[in-house]
Amino acid sequence: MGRPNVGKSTLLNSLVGTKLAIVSPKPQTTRTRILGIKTSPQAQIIFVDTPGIHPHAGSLLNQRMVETALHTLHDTDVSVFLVDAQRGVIPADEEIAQRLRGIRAPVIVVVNKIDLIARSTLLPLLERLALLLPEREIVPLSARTGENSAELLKLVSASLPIGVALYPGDELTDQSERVLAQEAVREQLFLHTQQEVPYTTAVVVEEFTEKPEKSLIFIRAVIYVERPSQRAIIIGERGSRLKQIGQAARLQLAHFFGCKVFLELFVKVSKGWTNNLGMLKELGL
Ligand SMILES: Nc1nc2c(ncn2[C@@H]2O[C@H](COP(=O)(O)OP(=O)(O)OP(=O)(O)O)[C@@H](O)[C@H]2O)c(=O)[nH]1
Ligand SMILES: [Mg+2]
Repeated sequence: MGRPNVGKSTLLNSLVGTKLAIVSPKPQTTRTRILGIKTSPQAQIIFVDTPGIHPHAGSLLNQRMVETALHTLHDTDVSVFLVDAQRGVIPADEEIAQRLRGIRAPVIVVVNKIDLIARSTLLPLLERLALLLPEREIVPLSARTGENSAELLKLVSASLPIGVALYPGDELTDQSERVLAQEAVREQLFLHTQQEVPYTTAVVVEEFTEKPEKSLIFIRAVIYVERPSQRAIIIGERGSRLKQIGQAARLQLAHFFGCKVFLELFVKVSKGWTNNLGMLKELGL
């Protein structure tokens, strides 16, 4: 866990070795908790990616995302707290650290994105974190390059309780294929639109049909936005943006599922859905 944009989802993907959680340069990309399961002969580690925790959650959607993350805090055997090496420790990190001080389970502090900083700036950051969370292990690493992530795996494994595996050895996530498709579209919305637009979008997969005879998956999804102006932005001039979004998502999904994917996208307006509890629940948020 950690603030938005510190690289939690990137780390989950890198540790499990498969892209399971969507990633974008914008904060608040992840909206739900996402399992990434890593099974080795020694251990089964169930990583839980969470939405970023931040103090000023505006919409009901945002508040629920932060609640989801905070609930997870009491639900795991080990907590891994990420900070962004380039941004350093900011007040929002300190607030999370404060919460973590009360946790009885082991907490490992990860300083992520060390590929972006000079080694000389790392030491003061490590000292600062040692004061903030005394007697916790601190692991500097890069989720992007994988540098030093083996050290984190070692520490996590050592902290796990002895028990039976909870998932079959070949299972990688708890997300359904529909959810993976929905998230692939949402990732492209985050990458192709700016300012408030990505935050007003939700994706629902209405049809997901495997056609084995053609080794093809047919997916029909609806993109919800809050206002007609946002709908126009997503569609773009003569449908150009929606086409780009669909193409990129389709390629990702074809790669993930290992077959051809036919992806049909529609954009609909659902007024004020980010503050509508009924709609949020329908969307699983
Ligand atoms: N250079 C560098 N960039 C990274 C690293 N880890 C993550 N990033 C980038 O940081 C940005 C945010 O990454 P995410 O994994 O989406 O961050 P997150 O913490 O899951 O964010 P939320 O889901 O919004 O809470 C993306 O642009 C990533 O590519 C890293 O180790 N090095
Ligand atoms: Mg994320």
